[in-house]
Amino acid sequence: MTARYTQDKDIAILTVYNPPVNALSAAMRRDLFNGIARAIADPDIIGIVIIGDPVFIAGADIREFGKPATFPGLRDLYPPMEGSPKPIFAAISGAALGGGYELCLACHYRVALASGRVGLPEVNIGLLPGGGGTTRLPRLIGAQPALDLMLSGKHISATQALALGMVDKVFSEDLLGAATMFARERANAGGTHPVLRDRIDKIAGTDPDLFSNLRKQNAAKWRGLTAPGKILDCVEATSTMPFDQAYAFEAEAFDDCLASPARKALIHVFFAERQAAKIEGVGPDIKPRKISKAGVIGAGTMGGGIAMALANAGLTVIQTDVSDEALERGRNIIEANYATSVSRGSMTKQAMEVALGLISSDTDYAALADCDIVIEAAFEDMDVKQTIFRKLDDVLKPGAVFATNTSTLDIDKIATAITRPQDFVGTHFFSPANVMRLQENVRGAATSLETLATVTALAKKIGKMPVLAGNCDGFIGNRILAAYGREADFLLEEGATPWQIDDALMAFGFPMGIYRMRDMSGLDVGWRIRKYREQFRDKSTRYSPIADKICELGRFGQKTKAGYYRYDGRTPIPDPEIETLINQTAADLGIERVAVADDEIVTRILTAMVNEGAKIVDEGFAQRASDVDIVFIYGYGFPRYQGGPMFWAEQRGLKTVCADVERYFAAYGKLWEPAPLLVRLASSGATSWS
Ligand code: T1G
Repeated sequence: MTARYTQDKDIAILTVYNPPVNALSAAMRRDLFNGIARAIADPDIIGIVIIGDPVFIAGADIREFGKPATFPGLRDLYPPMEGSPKPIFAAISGAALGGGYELCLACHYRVALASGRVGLPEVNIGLLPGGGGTTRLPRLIGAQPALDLMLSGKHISATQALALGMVDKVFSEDLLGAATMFARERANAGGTHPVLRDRIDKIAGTDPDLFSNLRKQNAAKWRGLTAPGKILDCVEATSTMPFDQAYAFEAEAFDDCLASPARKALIHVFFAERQAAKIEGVGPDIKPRKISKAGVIGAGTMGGGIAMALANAGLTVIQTDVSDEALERGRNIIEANYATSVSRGSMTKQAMEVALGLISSDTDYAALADCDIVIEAAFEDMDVKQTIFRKLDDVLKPGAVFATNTSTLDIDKIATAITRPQDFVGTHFFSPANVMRLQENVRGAATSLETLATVTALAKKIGKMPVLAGNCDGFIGNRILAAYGREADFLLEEGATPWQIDDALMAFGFPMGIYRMRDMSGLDVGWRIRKYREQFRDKSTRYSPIADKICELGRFGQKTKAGYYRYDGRTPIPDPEIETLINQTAADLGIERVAVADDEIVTRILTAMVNEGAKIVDEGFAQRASDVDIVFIYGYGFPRYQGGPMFWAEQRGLKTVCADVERYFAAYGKLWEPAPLLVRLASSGATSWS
């Protein structure tokens, strides 16, 4: 039974129960429909309370979208509720979200436990509150606050909801007892009970410019998205039309969202995020170790960002570096970053002081002895890292986790420096580490499941998105980024310009193209790595010298005011000098440059990403294709509403993508070797990676 019917004397109680989040499944809607009818028909019942066990309703069951609708739908519950002569109460514990809170809006009264949360977050999954949220919520709290909530997709606390009028009362305990008493009191008081569809006081006089202003302000932000604009349209309809007309308008707008590519992509990402934290073999029996104290080796940009991410989550942090001067410089970086956050209003002064108070420093490794984890973020050099870990091996307590933030080195080789490789793992953060949410946890050959469970739990605790990667060159993200950059560089030789490639990728939805990204992070780092790797490079494969030639001119990007672009401050300006360099390089290579279409640029680059991603999954360095999507969305700006590179391939058709790879393989050779997984799936007619 997903909605149990019980009575407390003259009050009927409907308790919803559909773990894990009490999603509004077809069964629950049916049980609620029947329970409400039974209570209204029972002459001994004077009031009704709908409550959750242990939490209220997290919304419609997202897994049901795309399946045939079954009666009763959410909207079918409302006529008997709003027509009920007996007061109906929603008693909110945990989260009342989406359709869950919309059900509350069809009740006469709403009460919540102080720890309860409410929200209409449908926009996060490409939808809008299609169960009456866009018509009832503005009638309860006004158009502007309703839009703030629905367009942000945020969840708010019971206290905030009370202040807005989204709940009538908040109780600190015994929610059921308090709600039942309140229901009895209201029932015995007699008279009618408030029905939101009849209220107009909160929407009368809504400023018509509100909607056009928001459309203008958000045009860029809402690019590629359907739901936000539709939410705006619905609230505008609510403010200008009779309820039933607006209600019908909302239903049509909901269907438009349901049919949108963005909805499919965003729901894919919703489930992919949750999958990413699941590690094969790590069940409830594998307990993560408790992490409350962390060491960070290195007080540079990465070390500072990591220290901030840890302290922001309430962990005690000890930073070490080679000298007091280095530690002082590191402290200044952290304090400057926090001061910026406070001045921007993204952090309170008090929160900054708490976080700063959690970060101390010491040049002596002995200070790390009781750390639960130590994360190394030192210079990207194998000898340096091995020396550090040898010292840590002598100092750290049993069970401590040894983590390296390396992005380019073999973690198994680093691990040879310690006697406890089962406790060794890669934790690859992305700069700035206090902002970027991706955390690639890289498993070494000996890394234990408990260690993996521990760094996965740590990632969640510090607000990161954990993805498990295997120990291949570049792990998941940078290995795919290398394929992306390689093809972009070849496209330069063949006829495109850096600005054309960047613009094409930004039109697809990336916030920044690869050349702006490279200029921002600095070209010298990549140059040093390429020079080191030249000794291992397979000389039979194509290599573009353009990036090296640009570095040889001392153009290292923004920091030298010139890289692929020239810079006026931070503004990138296409530079004819670079176009001349590209033309000359192509001529030297005997390549005749011809115009390249934007959509070919996007297809070629995304297909290279997909082919590399499929190899990574097939070789076991990623657990699943959707993990590759999460890595690229969270670490490299892949537009969320496009779902990630692997999702993009599914939408394009694996057969088509495989044919593209084979076309490129025929044209460009070895680097385009088709991924065996892609070939297998395409030839079997599969439409998805799993
Ligand atoms: N439907 C189906 N499954 C859901 C679900 C949902 N609404 N919400 C969560 N799950 C699954 C999730 O995939 C995971 O599965 C497990 O529950 C635990 O989730 C008509 C159309 C409620 C705050 O958008 O925000 O109502 O991995 O890991 O961290 O207008 O889940 O265990 O197999 O996130 O404690 C609107 C989405 C729907 C809320 C709990 N509602 N969910 O967080 O657990 S559309 C939402 C959340 C709608 C109406 C419209 C969070 C949570 P598995 P979890 P959590």
